[in-house]
Amino acid sequence: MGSLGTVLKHPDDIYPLFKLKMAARNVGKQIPPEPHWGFCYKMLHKVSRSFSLVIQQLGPELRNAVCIFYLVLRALDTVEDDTSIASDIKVPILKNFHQHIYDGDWHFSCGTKDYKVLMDQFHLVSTAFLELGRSYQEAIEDITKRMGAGMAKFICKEVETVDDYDEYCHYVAGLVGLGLSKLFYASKLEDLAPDSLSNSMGLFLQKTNIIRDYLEDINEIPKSRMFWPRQIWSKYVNKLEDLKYDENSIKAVECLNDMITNALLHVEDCLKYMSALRDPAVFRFCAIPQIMAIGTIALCYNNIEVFKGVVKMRRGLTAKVIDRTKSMSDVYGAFFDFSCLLKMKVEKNDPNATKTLSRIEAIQKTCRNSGLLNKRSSYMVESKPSYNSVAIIAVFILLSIFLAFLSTKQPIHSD
Ligand code: IN0
Repeated sequence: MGSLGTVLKHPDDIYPLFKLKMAARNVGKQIPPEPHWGFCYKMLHKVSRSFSLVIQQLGPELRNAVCIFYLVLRALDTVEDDTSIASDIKVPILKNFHQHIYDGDWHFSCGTKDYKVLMDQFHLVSTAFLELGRSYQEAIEDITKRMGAGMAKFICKEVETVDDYDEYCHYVAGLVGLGLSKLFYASKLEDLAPDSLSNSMGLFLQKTNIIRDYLEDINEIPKSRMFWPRQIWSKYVNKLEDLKYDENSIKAVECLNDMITNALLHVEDCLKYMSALRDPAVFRFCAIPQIMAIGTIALCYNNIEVFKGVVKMRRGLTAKVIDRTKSMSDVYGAFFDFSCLLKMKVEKNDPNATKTLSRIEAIQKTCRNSGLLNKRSSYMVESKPSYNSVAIIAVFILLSIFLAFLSTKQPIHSD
């Protein structure tokens, strides 16, 4: 459906979308004057539009540390992802990356588009990194070192077992959770979270990405890199790419549901991690991506479209999540609603139906037991267009007709 059609079907998306647009415009105007910080914030905005808005809402000290952490990780990722670099060149770069961030003269050109610019101008990220407080630098260095070594290990290793899958996700995302928890602690805004909970926060996000991005990853040129573990997909097909062919659609969806059931294992840890946060900005920063992930999971479950194209939450729903996530009651509410949607999609004849349903039940029980479920407004239930929204649409239409009328009117010449 086109974007106008989508908006007409969900008129209560209009106000959050408008607010998001305004917030993005304001962020664009607040780029710091120093060239290195200006580059970092412009780059952050380019590589992650909506997420950069949430980073901008953190206090200045923590915001700078998270911005640099994010860009360093994106640079490491660019090296890992570039299939044109030979392994014997790539492995030492990944392993030594934690040293390169201290070296303003270090440079390695790779990646494409915005990522190429990030790599070519990496000295500006280094300059900004060197201005961070020592405890922030140490946290970023430690995680970059461990992540680079983990990525190097998986350059020549396939993801065979579910343990390999958890290990790979730990390196590329669980460690991000450990690093962020260290940065929050260094800012004195939060207590230090247990590593296992921080790890689960990253694993839930990364597993959601890996599930959602099946087609994009398998179709990658020149060579696909896949992270779905053989231990799971081999129950359904002989080769991972067989999942995308129409004749295997039943097996493909069963395999997808198996992968989703695996990802649901991390949800309770994530809820526990978020419930311990105290600072409102840190809380929103953590909670928004998690709600987006459970929403994406609910959308992908039992959905053959994952093997045919991109399955993403509509922009208006993303805008609503960003607008409405303020407290733990919003998080429990969103997790409860999206797991209801998930539950409705489980079919009895799915080979993992019992396991999936029991994981959904456990999540819903945690949400109910919080005692916070009634203190929120649900954005899942499709509300009928309210008078307010209808009025907004009517004004839009009238305004468009008026503007169209003005632009077609001939100028009056007085001779
Ligand atoms: C992230 C995470 C992230 C945010 C908050 C708390 C976290 C705790 C543990 C681990 C990761 C945490 O969030 C981003 C979200 C993001 O980038 N979203 C994209 C949308 C999308 O579809 O990709 C956007 O453009 O808005 C995230 O996905 N990752 C990430 C990377 C670095 C940092 Cl500092 C925080 C990537 C990943 C691999 C999941 C960890």
